[in-house]
Amino acid sequence: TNARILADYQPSDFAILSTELEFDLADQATRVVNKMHIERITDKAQPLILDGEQLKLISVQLNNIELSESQYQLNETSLTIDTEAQDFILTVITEIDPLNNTALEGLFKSGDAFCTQCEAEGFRRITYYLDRPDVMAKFTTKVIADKKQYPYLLSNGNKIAAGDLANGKHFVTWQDPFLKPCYLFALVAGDFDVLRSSYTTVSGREVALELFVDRGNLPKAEHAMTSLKKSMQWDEQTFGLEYDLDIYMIVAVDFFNMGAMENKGLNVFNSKFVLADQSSATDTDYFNVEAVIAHEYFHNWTGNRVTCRDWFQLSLKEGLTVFRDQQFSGDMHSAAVTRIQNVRVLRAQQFAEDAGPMAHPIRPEKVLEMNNFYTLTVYEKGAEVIRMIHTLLGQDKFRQGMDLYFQRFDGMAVTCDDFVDAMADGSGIDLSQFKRWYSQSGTPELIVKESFDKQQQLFTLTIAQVNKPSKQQTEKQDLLIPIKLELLSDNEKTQHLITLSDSQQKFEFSGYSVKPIVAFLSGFSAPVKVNFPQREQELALIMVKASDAFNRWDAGQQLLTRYIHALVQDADFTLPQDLVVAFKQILTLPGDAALKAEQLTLPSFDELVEQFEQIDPIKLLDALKQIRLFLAQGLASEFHQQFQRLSGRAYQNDGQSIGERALKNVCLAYLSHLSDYQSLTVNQYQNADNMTDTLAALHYQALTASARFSEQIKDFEQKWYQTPLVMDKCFMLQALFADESIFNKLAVLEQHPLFILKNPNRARSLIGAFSHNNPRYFHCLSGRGYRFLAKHVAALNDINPQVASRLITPLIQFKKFDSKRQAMMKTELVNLSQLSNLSRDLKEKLDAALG
Ligand code: B3K
Ligand code: ZN
Repeated sequence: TNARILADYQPSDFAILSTELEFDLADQATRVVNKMHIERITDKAQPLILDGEQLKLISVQLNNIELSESQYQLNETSLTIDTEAQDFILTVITEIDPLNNTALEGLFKSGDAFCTQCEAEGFRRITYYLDRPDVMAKFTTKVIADKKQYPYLLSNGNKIAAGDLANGKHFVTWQDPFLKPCYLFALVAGDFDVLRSSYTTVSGREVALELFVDRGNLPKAEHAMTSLKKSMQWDEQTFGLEYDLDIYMIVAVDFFNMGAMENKGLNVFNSKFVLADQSSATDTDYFNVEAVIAHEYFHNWTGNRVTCRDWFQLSLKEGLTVFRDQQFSGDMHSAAVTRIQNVRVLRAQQFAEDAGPMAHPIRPEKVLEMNNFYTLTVYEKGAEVIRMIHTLLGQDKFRQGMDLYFQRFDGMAVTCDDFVDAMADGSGIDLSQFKRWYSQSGTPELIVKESFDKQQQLFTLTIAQVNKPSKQQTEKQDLLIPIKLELLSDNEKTQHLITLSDSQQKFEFSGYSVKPIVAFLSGFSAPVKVNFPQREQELALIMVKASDAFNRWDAGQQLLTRYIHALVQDADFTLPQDLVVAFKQILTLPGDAALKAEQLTLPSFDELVEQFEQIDPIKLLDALKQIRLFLAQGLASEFHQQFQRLSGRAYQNDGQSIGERALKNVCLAYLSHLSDYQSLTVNQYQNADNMTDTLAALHYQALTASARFSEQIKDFEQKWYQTPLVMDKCFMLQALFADESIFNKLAVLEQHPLFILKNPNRARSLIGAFSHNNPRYFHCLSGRGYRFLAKHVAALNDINPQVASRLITPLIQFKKFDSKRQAMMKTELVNLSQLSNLSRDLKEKLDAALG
């Protein structure tokens, strides 16, 4: 269990030219025959060391001759063959136990179906192999299983043979014409309903599209299919990228560790990101299904055709693909609102990661368990880094860079440096200093000062960057930071793009007779914190005047944040009526409803925590409560008016209606805190014709610990008992109930017959929801919240280390909280570190947190 280090990378001594697999599927004893054509590609006389974990080795043959036990060495993680052969066929037969594979890595069962998850290093749980992304082979896969139980047998590429076998079995053989690393291998066997369609690519090739869902779910698959076609078209139009096989398959399964997986030609999805209909899915669910379908589709080029040399390069495909899916979502919906929502996630969660014990650069340098690095940093900050390149190059040159990237590296496994070099060469823009973003962790802070010389009519911005040293990186370098801004004066607005490359720089703007007002960091042009003490009247003006919607929204958030800080300092601080006036304007002036909803939403608890060195969480929650109540009371009749105006409309699924639903529910959220309006959530629950409104009503009841909650959630549960994805919402809502009784409720819910810890969606819906989204009780001074989380993390350590390791996040970020809470959180972590059988996943995080 030694950590691996980026600087130690060595190319493989062997290539695998082709891999022929044969699976004879059985619940507890699946037999895998793996026939590899291997070629030595160095002159070193190295032995061949294949990766393998939790495998039962049946036999090894070299050029069809069975090896005796003295001719190979076997240990827990590898199979070593001492051979000097240059070019040979190695056939390895293993047996595996998919039924008891609760880690959901490798080949496992999701309900009645077999499926696989191989990224990052799951293939080694299927057979012995060179399990690294720079070893790319041509795969042929024969799948054998009982015909009745498993009518569909799927793998990557094209179907080349099929037929019946003895004993009620049948087989299908697939061949993938593209070279691929084994992490992109997939196999699925099961009985499904299939939604079929087709797409004609820009060059006129017809692609069969097939979506496999559990029987009965066909009507819920339409949205995913539509999203897939939109994605295919968008990538052709935006990047000139066409799909390359004759078939594209997506399978939805209920047991899955993450969102989805981009296996070549055969994506496997968490059903949460496939299934959607009016009555069971919220507007957010619809949005996310489309975004994840797009993300996995876009991987076909950014990830599959050009893949990663090693896992340290993960952001090569993930940062870039997240950027692409964000751009796609922005084009399909409101670009401004999409951007704001992305920034919220970054500020709330990525900033926290970058400030915590697991902080790492988007290209990590040291990894113990690779699954721990599928992070907000690699994904979301990685996407911000790509976005900065997009900003620095501009749309056209960005495209030129991308074109060169594919020209140079199609079919290859490459590095982040290779990518940036292609972007620089393709555009002619120097990105050498910019590369530091790949190697430096932490959130930079910009300190901005302004000065104005009336006589010279000169306005000057002085901007400094602070890159605070961290435990992992004691010395940090200056970054190249693109800063978009707008100068607002009485008669004009001018937009600028400046780049900060030194630790401090002055930027001068001439020709101003009056000091302009700065709308800073338009579009959130860099993933940084900004320290710029603008006056409140200036922020209020930016809120209405800035051209950039992000700037308008952000100015409002900054104002609110200031008052929240003031309330944390002094609970008797008097909030100004101006705030009510500003909010009233947003609410009543014409404008995009979805954007208004964002503007009227307070910064989240998580976003706020990131602005403090250390904070008593309850003080912060009380401040938030105060300002929420202040706005609710000050604007009660306006909120109510808007709420009524937007209520009682029949459900529609277009952008306008979605925005109006969001605005209506923000109004309801405020009103739910006022005793005069208690009936509104109750009525909305009773009358709703869609899941967005139903969920909002129950959500606000939970957050206000409404007396009607238990009765309505019971009704909800009865109605949806048979629908697992909605039962996730049911668990989640109950986990948010904001009063002392939550601990008793949790104790009951853990025993609920549908609460299955082995199912990652269920685990997240109860344990994740409570510890992330019920901060008042998670941080309860009794320590019960911390204990609840730790207990389940301990149980999951044995069942599913990946899920355990994700759920532990709020506990390892203890440094942000007061010393009393820190001590309690650390106690839980120390206890966890003493678990027998501590997984690599948890060990890495506990060592970082406690070290
Ligand atoms: N590439 C996968 C993530 C794999 C996670 C492995 N623990 C999904 C995605 O990012 O598209
Ligand atoms: Zn991805």
